Amino acid sequence: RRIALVGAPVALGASRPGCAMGPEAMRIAGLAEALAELGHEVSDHGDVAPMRADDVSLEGHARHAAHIAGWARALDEAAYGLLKDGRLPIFMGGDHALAMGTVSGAARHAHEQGRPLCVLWLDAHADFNTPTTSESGNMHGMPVAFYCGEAGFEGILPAGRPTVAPRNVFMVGIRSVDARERELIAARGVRVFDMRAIDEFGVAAIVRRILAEVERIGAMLHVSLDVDFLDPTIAPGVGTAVGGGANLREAHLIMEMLCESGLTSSMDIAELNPYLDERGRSARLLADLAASLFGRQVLDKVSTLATVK
Ligand code: DIR
Ligand code: MN
Ligand code: MN
Ligand code: MN
Repeated sequence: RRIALVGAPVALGASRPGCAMGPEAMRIAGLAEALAELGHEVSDHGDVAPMRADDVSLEGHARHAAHIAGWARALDEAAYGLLKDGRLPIFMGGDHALAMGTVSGAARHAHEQGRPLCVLWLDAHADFNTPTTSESGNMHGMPVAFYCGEAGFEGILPAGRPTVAPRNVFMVGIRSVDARERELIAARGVRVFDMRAIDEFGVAAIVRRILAEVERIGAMLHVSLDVDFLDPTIAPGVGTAVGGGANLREAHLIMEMLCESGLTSSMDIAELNPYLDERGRSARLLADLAASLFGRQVLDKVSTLATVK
């Protein structure tokens, strides 16, 4: 596949500084090399720069709204343009506010193809706050509400842009949701598989079901991986760590199943904070996970029970 790496050093969506260094850490961790080794055509498009959006001012509590809107506009264009050009973009964040742009651009492209867009949201958090519901005002807690078309974000992107149907958003790994956020995701019908569901059913059953639905409706699939989806013991380089996250094998299995499905059309790697990381450990893990998603496997054949003698 033609993979395009894009740096999205968004930092003001989160309250702890450091995410701006994420793209460089992913480059140093060897993401491009790992993907090229798997036979993909990989190009690094450098870092996107935010556009100006001085016209934006939102009601309620949304810190750095105009600055984040500038990022949303620039990343919407980048995602849309690269997908239209037949590439598979991987956005290296940058805090998760970057998904306001990347998912919107992917939704615009899918819409032009006459296909729905599904989003696999791998995160400890639901990120479904709006400027009205947010307790922190941090916009990295809002991207899903934004691209699902919730009110309160007017003017960030031109009116009339395609949004993502909340039922086509599949959240996996969730374990920290604010009270008003919880009401919203239930009311909108977002499909949530929390950590309890992972414990009870296992990631394989959950991911199989999600991928079957993506396939059934003929959708494109954007995968958005927040570092805090992973347990902080394996990925400490993140500002909003929550204990009890996905372990190493669960995370790899999800990537391997995504790979086999061939459904992924774009991806974010968000919230990596190298300042909080332990000597690049989280960045290397993320590069390994991306490699699993794009073809790295233990054996050259996927093991099925029938082949295990
Ligand atoms: C919290 C934390 N729900 C908020 N959110 C995120 O600030 O809205 N932390 N995304 O990483
Ligand atoms: Mn997030
Ligand atoms: Mn998170
Ligand atoms: Mn976060």
